[in-house]
Amino acid sequence: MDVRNGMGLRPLGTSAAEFEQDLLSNLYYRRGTTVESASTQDAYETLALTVRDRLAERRVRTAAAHYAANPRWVYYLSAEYLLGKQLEQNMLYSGTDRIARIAMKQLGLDPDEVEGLDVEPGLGNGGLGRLAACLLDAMATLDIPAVGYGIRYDLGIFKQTFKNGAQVEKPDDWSYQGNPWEFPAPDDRQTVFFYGHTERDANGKTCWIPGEVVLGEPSHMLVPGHGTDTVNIVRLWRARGSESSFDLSRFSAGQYAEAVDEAVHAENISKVLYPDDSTESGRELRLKQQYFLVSCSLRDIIRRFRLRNTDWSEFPKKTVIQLNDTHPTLAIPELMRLLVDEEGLNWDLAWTIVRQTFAYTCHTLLPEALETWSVPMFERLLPRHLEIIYTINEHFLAEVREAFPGDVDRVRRMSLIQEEPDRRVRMANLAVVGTQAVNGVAELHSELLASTTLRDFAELWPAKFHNVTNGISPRRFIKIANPTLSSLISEGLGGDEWINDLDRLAGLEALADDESFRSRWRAVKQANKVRLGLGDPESLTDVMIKRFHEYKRQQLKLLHIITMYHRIKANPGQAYVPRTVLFAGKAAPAYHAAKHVIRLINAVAAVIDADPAVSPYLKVVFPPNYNVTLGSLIIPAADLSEQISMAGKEASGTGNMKLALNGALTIGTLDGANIEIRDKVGADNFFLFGLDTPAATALKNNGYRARDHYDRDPELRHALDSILDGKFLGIGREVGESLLNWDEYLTLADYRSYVDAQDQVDAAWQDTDQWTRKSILNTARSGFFSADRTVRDYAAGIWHVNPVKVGR
Ligand code: F58
Repeated sequence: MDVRNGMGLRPLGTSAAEFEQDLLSNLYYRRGTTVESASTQDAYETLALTVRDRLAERRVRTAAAHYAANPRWVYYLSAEYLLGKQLEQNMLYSGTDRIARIAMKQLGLDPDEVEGLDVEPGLGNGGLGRLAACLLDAMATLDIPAVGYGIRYDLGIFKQTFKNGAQVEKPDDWSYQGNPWEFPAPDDRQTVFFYGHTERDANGKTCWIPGEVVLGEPSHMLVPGHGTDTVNIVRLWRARGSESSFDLSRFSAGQYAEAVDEAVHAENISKVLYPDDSTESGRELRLKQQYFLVSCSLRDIIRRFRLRNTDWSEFPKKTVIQLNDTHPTLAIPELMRLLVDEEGLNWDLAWTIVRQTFAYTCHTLLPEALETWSVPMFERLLPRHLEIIYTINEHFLAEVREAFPGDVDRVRRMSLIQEEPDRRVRMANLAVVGTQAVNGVAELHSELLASTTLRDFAELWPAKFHNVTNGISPRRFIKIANPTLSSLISEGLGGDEWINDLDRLAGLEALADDESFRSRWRAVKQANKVRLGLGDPESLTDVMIKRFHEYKRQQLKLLHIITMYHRIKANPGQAYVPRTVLFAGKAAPAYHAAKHVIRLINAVAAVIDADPAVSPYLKVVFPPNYNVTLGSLIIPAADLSEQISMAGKEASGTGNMKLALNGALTIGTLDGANIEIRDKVGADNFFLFGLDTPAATALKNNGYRARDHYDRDPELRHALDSILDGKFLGIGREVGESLLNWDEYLTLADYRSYVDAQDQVDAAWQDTDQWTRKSILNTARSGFFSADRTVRDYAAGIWHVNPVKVGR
């Protein structure tokens, strides 16, 4: 039944004229103005609302269908979501992109100008946050009942600017104009407790007497599926002071700061994404954020469960909670607390329910990235949760002792509490112990998790460990980001079904040998380079776009650039393949080594630019503030995708998939999902270099000396010397010294192999037809990397959920 009609509402029209009427009406009733006096911001907000209304109607039907089905739900808990801009996506999904533009023009509005005001909510750092957004998109597209839970940070990831080539961070007040995509739901607000102490009553029941009360106010954004009526939601929590947090008597006494102190303190919880954790108070704030997210979300999940169910033993049948890394792991002791302390279930039943409910995705291999919290801080903030963790640990370690009698060292390693050098709670251990499934995000990563990082656990529970290779939204990263290529593909395949069935791209293989298709393919790439507007569109566009981290080895790319520079300087008369090398990415504000690399890149770019002998062949560009929006412009323009991490360090990578899907060829190591990309696209269409994981591990274990490579390789020595001698505006000595004296990530060991592979890139580029063929084959064979496939893998292997179709 059409819910609108059932409610006596007028159906929303699908013609441009009706859309125009709705625009006018929203402008009048929602913004209180008319088209004559509307500002561009008025026009933008109105457009957003008019598009949103179409999705809201689907949302109502989705909620009704889900309620009727009482299905098993996926609840995705993530401290981060990099959703990207919403307008273009929502116009596409609601089928209003064409009529909206016509209607705006009819009203004398400039669609590009109006749409230009859409803002990207930067509620994440990088790959992990974007993955969460891609998975939500795919779940909705596959009609899986799902809710994403997160935090509505006031300030998202910092805005990156450069001052004298150095990264400077500015706050990102992304919603200062409001956010038209958000539905506030103050009725569903939750109360969250912190600090205090625990007490036992006469019956031995434990009770937590909290010391601070904070409110969590939710709002949600719509997560529409593509080509279906399903509209799921992502619910984001914002912290508010409780009613008593404002001290009226102090205010009246003129103590204004003191009067709002408590409220400000509470609201700081959702103030910024990833507060600096170099101080004790910063670390406590992060732990507070994590508990805030978990506490609000679990209460909401239980509220939803109770709408249709009463029996707690049904809970895991109706609920699967996916933990996106360890940040929401406190959900495990929190659900224990709710079940045992508040619902009165016995421990064993509660533990069975908890374990069946949760699943955990790990996104790292770096041991230093596995979260731990100091026990004293944890105890102060969450006294009851620490007790629960101790009890879980007791039971768990008994199981370990039984499975591995006498293995004291193993017990020490697996304990949820690290004892030396200081006492800390190990969140990854807790996440493994409290869940029914643990997965890595690419084949190699999942293997390495089981054989190294989480080996003890995989030996105890081998069946718990899974792989689910990451994927990306084809809607976001090709259909929307690359409209011209999408049209060409649809033409080539005779339809656009491939957007929701990415394996169909295989049909392009036959066209790789078609001369006219190849030339159109090239023309699209060319036009995308013009659209990007950085560097000569004729040149090989070589891109490295990702967070700055030493293991990702932007330094290696830089050494190659310097080597090219030296070669051109030494032989100015020769013909070189012109390249535009594009870097984009942010470094964590306190990550000094990564910031030195950024500064050096900008210095090298300036030196090359100023050198007329080199600049015709080589240009380095570094647009600031990499985000989903900028990525969507760069990716379609790329010829070469740099995936050059030290083998065994990059969990998966997802930029690698986006670039291959858009026809870039990869130069990469055997790391993360690069391996699967190479397997799919074919070794001939991929430039492989460097040590593999066993070789890299062996080299490190046998006493790696970076200096040996420097001594042996004159080109490398020249490159490194030029940095050390300050040839690039005197910048970057720290980078050079760190590589020469330490080189944690084996950059110098892979230098020669990398430079040789880049020479092969140059040679391949000169055969234009062959290059284009390879480019088409990269796209044709990237179907596997659709997030739809990823979600199907989760659904079949971990979640055991079924789609629910939304009726008309
Ligand atoms: C990334 N992790 C992995 N973490 O590095 C990447 O290989 C993988 O493809 C991606 O997850 C998706 O699985 C990542 O982005 C973070 O951003 C952390 C967030 C919390 C603070 C520390 C960084």
